[in-house]
Amino acid sequence: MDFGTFETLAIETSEGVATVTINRPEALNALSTKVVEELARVCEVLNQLGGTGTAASAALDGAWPVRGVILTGAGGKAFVAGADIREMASMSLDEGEFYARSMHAVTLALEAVPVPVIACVDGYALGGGCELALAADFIYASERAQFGQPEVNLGLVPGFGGSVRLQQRIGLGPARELIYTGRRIDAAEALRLGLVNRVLPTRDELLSAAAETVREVAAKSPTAVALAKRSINQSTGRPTAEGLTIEAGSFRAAFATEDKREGTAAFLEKREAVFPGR
Ligand code: DAK
Repeated sequence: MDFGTFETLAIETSEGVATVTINRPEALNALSTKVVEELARVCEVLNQLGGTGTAASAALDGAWPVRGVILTGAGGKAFVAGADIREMASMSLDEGEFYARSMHAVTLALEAVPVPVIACVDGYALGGGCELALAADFIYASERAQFGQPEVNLGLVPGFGGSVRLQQRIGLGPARELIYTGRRIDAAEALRLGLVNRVLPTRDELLSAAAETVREVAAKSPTAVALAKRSINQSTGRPTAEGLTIEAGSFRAAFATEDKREGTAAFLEKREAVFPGR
């Protein structure tokens, strides 16, 4: 996939894993408007996976050069230390609104990427950094990871989706407590709360574990994974009956794929499935 060139991101693709690294270690990878703009461009490319229809329709056409995305931060000290406070301090109201809307669009676009996105947090994931990680399918952390929504320290509230996605991920009580206190929690506490799926001792082990998970998913039908992701995303927060309607739509779409024909035939013929990804 051609992602183009970037000032604030480093992108590397290897064996179906795209690793997107936010690369502003001098500012602890804070989300400047440039970072947000570049993340939007990356998401636009990633949302072309699966062909013209992507996961939004049944017209998946088998183009899956990337089977999973690792999102991480450079420098070993932070995933992302939040919105860029320096830049934000001098923003006008209009610029602030544009900034917030751009970041909302990035989190929605990241959620829509039709392959798994794993946020690998090594160091601080604070404020907008924690909110960016929450837009990933799941979070893996190194032992030195620290999470928090410290906006109340700045007279702010979470502005990039934290008041919505944190409660979805860890439940209302713990989310309220983290947001009202601005408290920072370590990796072990984040694991206990269900904010992160796994904790690994070092950065290398963190990235290897995430790549291994992508490889595990890559052995499955990409259309099925994309449609499952769509079901989960679209039904989050909805009443059960509405969620089931969404699920039925994904199920129907899966029925129309060659992957479904191959998967069921392989089972009956007692062989490994080779999914065409359509
Ligand atoms: N923005 C800009 N620069 C940052 C930064 C940030 N968020 N965090 C750190 N830096 C910079 C520091 O200024 C410092 O730069 P120099 O002084 O060297 O030039 C450098 O990174 C290293 O930081 P420290 O010297 O502070 O490093 P320490 O190890 O001592 O401390 C720390 C690490 C993560 C505890 C500390 O840096 C820290 O507290 N950082 C700020 C964390 C934070 O409060 N993040 C912001 C959360 S609020 C909006 C919607 C949403 C938002 C904003 C607007 N709209 C609707 C408009 C989101 C807001 C947030 O994310």
